[in-house]
Amino acid sequence: MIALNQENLPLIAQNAILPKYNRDETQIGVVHFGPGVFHRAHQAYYFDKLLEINPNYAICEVSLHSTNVRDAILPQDNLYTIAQIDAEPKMQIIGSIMGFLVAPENPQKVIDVLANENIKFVTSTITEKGYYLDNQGKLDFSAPEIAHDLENPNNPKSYIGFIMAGLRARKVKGLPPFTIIICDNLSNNGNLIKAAIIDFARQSDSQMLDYIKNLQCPCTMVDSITPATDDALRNRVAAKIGAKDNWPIARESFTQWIIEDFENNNEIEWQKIGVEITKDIKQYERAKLKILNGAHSSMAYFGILKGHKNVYDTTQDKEIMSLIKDMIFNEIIPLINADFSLENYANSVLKRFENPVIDHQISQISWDGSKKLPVRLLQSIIEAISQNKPFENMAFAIACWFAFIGKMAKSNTKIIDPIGEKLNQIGKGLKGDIYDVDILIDATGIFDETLRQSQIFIDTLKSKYIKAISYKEAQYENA
Ligand code: CS2
Repeated sequence: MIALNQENLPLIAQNAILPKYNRDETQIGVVHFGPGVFHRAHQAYYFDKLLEINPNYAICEVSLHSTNVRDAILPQDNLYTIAQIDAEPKMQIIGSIMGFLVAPENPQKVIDVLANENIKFVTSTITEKGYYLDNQGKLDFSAPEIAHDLENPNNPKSYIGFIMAGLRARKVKGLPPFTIIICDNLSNNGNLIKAAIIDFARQSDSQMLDYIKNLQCPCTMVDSITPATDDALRNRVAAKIGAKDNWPIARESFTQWIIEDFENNNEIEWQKIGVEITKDIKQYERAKLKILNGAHSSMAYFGILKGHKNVYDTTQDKEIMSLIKDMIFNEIIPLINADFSLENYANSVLKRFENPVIDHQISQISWDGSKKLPVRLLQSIIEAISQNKPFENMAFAIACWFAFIGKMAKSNTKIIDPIGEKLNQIGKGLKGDIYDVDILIDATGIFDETLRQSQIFIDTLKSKYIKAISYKEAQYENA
């Protein structure tokens, strides 16, 4: 079978949608950190559309750690397939990636590209944990990577370290700063990262403060359900396009990207490529993180305790879905204000979860709970308690996370989380009684004073925990 690459594109033209622009005439205008599946399914797709009307925004990828994606797609001229796998599967070859750097191999090259005058945007999908924010959303100076970058400003390791080195190099060259767009599921993402960059500058190079005071860092809401790639997908894509793609991506056809209004946003024809610019990003961000992501995490932990594997299976479980619906419609929606119908939004989200052709593993969603749950559920619980509103189902979801920690630890399954090792150790000692809850509240460190002091919250969490560990799959055999 032929390989997917630039030269072979004419041979697969019958089977897939190809880039509708001349890739050789494009110029790199965006640096993106974190070329994982979500970015390649989402932003790279939007920028592929943009290149049809504006050749100045091809993407240079920067991987902060691994060489996997580069090694897979560089031999295919950075081309790859997006398989939109709804009712009528559609194969599209994406051509917007025109450069690829693996930062640890040559950090200076990354700084050089950031300081290139053609670069207007720096985007990122490095997951919640990649920004090294603490539980208050502030830059965590105790993280070894941040400490390293303060000591080694010209040889950074972290995203924040590279951003600062890139901005410093631009200042030296007399160039304006780039605009930063964070595409991770963090609440208030742009503002938090701008504050983290300013804090870093204050510690490392206060002469930068003036240069970055007008840094544009709009908040964004990104959405498209993108499962991890497996061999079944590789085979399906190969059969369909008639070429071997080392790393195709599957996603639902639904996709949404909303960006808060920012200075010079007219440099790009955002509307033409389906990206919405809004003055009120908060309502979209809150709806998405609390309804979609809040439900996703809850379904993941509850689903794992009941032995389910993917989101679709979990939607077929009446007990789980009745709890999820109660949580969304009676607990979360009353906490959000929006000028669109949140009920319609929630119904469309639930419908998307019920897509049988998307094999979205709930184990994937269960990763990084200590970073995801504060944004997705704990904030809503705090608001509900302060407004005297119900939060039982949300508390049950947190209790399921606790039971999940015990289940993983006792079956010697690695917990993927920035505090995974600690959770594994603690999980091994859990007894299966209400005192586990006190231990986990302390150990996870993600419950703020309001929650720790709320008797009603602690009592509810304890009783829900006992329910959570009563599921057969959750039982602590050696407790
Ligand atoms: C999911 C998200 O893995 C997860 O935690 O909740 O990746 C979710 O699929 C996306 O945010 C959808 O846009």
